[in-house]
Amino acid sequence: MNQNLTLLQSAIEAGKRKDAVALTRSLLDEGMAPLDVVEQALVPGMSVIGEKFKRNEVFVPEMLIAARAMKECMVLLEPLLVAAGVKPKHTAVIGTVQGDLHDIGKNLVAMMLKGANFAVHDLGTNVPTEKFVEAAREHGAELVCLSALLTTTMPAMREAVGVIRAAALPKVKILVGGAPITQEFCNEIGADGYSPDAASAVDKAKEVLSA
Ligand code: B1M
Repeated sequence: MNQNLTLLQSAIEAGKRKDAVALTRSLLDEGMAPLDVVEQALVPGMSVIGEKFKRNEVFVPEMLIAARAMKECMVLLEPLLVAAGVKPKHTAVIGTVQGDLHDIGKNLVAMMLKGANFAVHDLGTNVPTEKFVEAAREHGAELVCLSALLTTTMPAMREAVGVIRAAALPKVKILVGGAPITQEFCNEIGADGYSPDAASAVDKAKEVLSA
């Protein structure tokens, strides 16, 4: 294994963005394919940090700085990936449901999905239900991710699931999460998957997409 790949993975895990960007540059200068840099260093780095987050070994700030380091490397890599015709494995639309302005958890989920090579279209907060349908259609998304942080916006999540189901989007799977959301609520409203945190959202996304 190229030592710079190992160092890049460690830099991502530690959130050392300057080192991560410099190592990404070196790897590209050495002639490494951009997709190999993503798959052999960035994705494993984010996956390690996600697993540590699940075990409460690191917390939100560490996740954010790791994601920021990855994002800066992606600025270098993305144009090369696009030029090489490399497409992300899956496309997702994400947003916080109508009436709800909380976005820190939703942003973490979006970052982890990007870290797992998903194309993510972030609709922001207070997203009207129809917007999820429009965006899923526009981007050909296979996954719609709904976040809610308030008990008072859980009905908006229920409504969003109903409207997405009623739209002619047979391939779309729906993932839900947020502090007041539970597996029971997910089952009750007919979503495809629930996850309690951003790291397991990636596992759940892969699971529902392969079902
Ligand atoms: Co608000 N707020 N807030 N707030 N706020 C809570 C949620 C609250 C629990 C605080 C409290 O009373 N103890 C409470 C809700 C109570 C309830 O509904 N039962 C509350 C309230 C009441 C309110 C207001 C109504 C207050 C008021 O104005 N009277 C108001 C509502 C505004 C609105 O949305 N319309 C309000 C406003 C705000 C701020 C704007 C000030 C700010 C939000 C800033 C922002 O997001 N940009 C804010 C904040 C910061 C909080 C707390 C303190 C922190 C939330 C947070 O970011 N947590 C929160 C109390 C708390 O949680 N301790 C609180 C960190 C984040 C990483 O966790 O978002 O849970 P979380 O995300 C996790 C998981 O839930 C999961 O993964 C994430 C990472 O592991 N997850 C998903 C989230 N989405 C997912 C989607 C998935 C999968 C997993 O799949 C799609």
